[in-house]
Amino acid sequence: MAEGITHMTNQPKRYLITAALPYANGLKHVGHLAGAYLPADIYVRYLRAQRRDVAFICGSDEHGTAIPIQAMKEGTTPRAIIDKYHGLIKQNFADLGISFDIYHRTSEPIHHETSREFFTYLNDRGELIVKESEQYYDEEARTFLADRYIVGTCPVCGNHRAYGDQCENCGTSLSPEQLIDPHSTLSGKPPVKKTTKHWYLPLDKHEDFLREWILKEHKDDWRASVVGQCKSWIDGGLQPRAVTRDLDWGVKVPLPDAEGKVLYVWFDAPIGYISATRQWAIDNGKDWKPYWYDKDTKLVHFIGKDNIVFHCIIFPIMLRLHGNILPDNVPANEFLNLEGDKMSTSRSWKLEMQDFIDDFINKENGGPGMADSLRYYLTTIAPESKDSDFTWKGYQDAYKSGLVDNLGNFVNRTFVLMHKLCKGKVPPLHADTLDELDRTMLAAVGSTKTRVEQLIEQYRFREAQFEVIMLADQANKYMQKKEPWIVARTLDETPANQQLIDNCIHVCLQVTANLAILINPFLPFTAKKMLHMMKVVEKMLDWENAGKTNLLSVGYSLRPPELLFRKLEDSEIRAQVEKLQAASEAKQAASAAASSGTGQNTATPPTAATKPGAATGGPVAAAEPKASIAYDDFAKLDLRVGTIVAAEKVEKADKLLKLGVDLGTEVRTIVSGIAQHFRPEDIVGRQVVVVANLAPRKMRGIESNGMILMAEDKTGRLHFVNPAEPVEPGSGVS
Ligand code: B3M
Ligand code: ZN
Repeated sequence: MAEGITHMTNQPKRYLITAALPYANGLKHVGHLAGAYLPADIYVRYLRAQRRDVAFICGSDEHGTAIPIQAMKEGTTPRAIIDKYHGLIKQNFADLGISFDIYHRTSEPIHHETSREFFTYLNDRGELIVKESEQYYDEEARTFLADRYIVGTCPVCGNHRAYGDQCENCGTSLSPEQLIDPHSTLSGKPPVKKTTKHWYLPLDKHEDFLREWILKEHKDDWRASVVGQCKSWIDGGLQPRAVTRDLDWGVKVPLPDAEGKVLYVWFDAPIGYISATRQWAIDNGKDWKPYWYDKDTKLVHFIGKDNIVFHCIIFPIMLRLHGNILPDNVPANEFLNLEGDKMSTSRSWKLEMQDFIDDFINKENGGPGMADSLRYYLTTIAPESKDSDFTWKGYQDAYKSGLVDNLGNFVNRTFVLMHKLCKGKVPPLHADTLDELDRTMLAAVGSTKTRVEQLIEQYRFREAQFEVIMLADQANKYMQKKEPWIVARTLDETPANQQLIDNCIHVCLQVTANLAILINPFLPFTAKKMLHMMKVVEKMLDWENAGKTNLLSVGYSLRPPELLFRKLEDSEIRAQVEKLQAASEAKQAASAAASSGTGQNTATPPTAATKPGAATGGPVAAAEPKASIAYDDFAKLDLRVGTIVAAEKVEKADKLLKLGVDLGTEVRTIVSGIAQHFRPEDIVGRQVVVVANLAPRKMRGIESNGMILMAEDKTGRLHFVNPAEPVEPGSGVS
């Protein structure tokens, strides 16, 4: 673990930390929070506690088709939508303690100006190409169908509501041409093709740079999943990517021959990090330029995994061409499920930040401490290396065991005993009577600090927080062994035993002060409350104080204890589970009703049930029945769930993909005939069912060790067979 040490001695001059700019088209759920904002906030709070120069940048992404579509749904204007959701989301983050230095907006003039300057800079230097091509067009709405204006079936997962630029179900990045059965979101009609002109960023020209920078320089310090996704993209063949759109909502393309065109939202949104930095600098009398141009700035983008390609491939190419620094790391998180199922706005299977705030924070007996309870749980289940699952039971258990019974209990006992046995003051430490237990406890503080530091610097927040809680756990056990309340009973006979009590309470108080410092990045509201109880100023939370065991002076009188965490009732948890079920059932009933009616709202993307032909369906060609077999024959199969961790085309074989499949104990090489159905870059991370004991077979010189099970639909299209919710790789199937 030498990395932590080198980081510490080799500090960058300043930090620029960004968290993905949420679309201001609706409320965001706790999966978003866990994916980008909370880990970024932990990291930033840690840096600030170290008094480092840091700017924490975020804001609303207010362009793209998502905004006017929401405006149609709500029967209002795009402007009204962004104003509404910008305000709400910004407040949600504040309520949950996400401490941005600026929460900006891409609708601001400074952003439009910064984006146009960026585009012009690249275009003037010949870094963009102009091409005419045929694109989908809605004759009724008289508009080209960019991005979310077109929906269809995802060629990868079969989701019927995939957008023209991305499938939100499986995260695959798409182009409108890939959609099966495309439809206009505006009129509900199938589109026609029409010629139009656009500006493209030729990603293919930058392949060498990307290979060198990501696959060599960062292959060890970036998360494996991030490098893996980038590798698949690069290996899959980079293509020129359009950076303009035929739309009227967005940043106008700053060229005379680009009437009616705006910058693609994914071109201007990341530039939003720069314009926000500029605004922040203006507001704070700083110079923004070093943050984006000086190599001694460490730039880190916190995002969810669906944004990897934009932050690791496209934006870095733009930054490099524009002479800016590149990100030092992009610690992308996987997804957070809810009660075993994918979060989904359309199915109302979600927990929005707003819901949690209404039910737990803005309530009597709520308060900001409850914000920490959510932060705590989300960090314990942080999807850092694989998708994870939010469950209300898990929240309740984590809250109770980690916060109430552990951290809260220790601090509370310490304060109660200090008031009872030490007159409410910090007792002295008596060197002569200090024993091994006391010494070990004091030493643990320093070693915990070192480990937490190393873990945070490696973006391993889940383990880092665990270390802090384990320190509280150790402290509880220490106190339990020392039993100062029992020692107190001997004082009449042996007054000198007060020394033993003093030592124990002194140690516990110094540990408490350290716990406040160490937990502060994770649970800032709790740390504040602890400061208040200890009657010390915020400066004590400086990271350099962690590990010190003289933070509270002897004789200093402290406030009476306050409960750090309130009791959570079973009924509150039950109510949440019921609320989730009810909302989802209501939504299902509503969409069933909508699909059987006639008056359809064309602004709503058609669902599977509303699509023409879906209800009647064609004859489904069922697979040929086969002769029955004995159970023993079936039992010979070793079926396992695996996760695809690598995928590439097999040279000179247009049907074959070479896959690396994680089976828990090993990564298997399997050659599969699915190349005409899936692009390699789209399937990394997917779970599949593998016949694990099939005899090895050589295909095109590659030894294949197993077979992937696939379902074939009536059109001949293949679909993965996988568990309804993610399971550990290697899990058996029977
Ligand atoms: N608004 C997509 C999202 O919210 C997009 C991120 C922009 S980051 C520059 O996931
Ligand atoms: Zn999909």
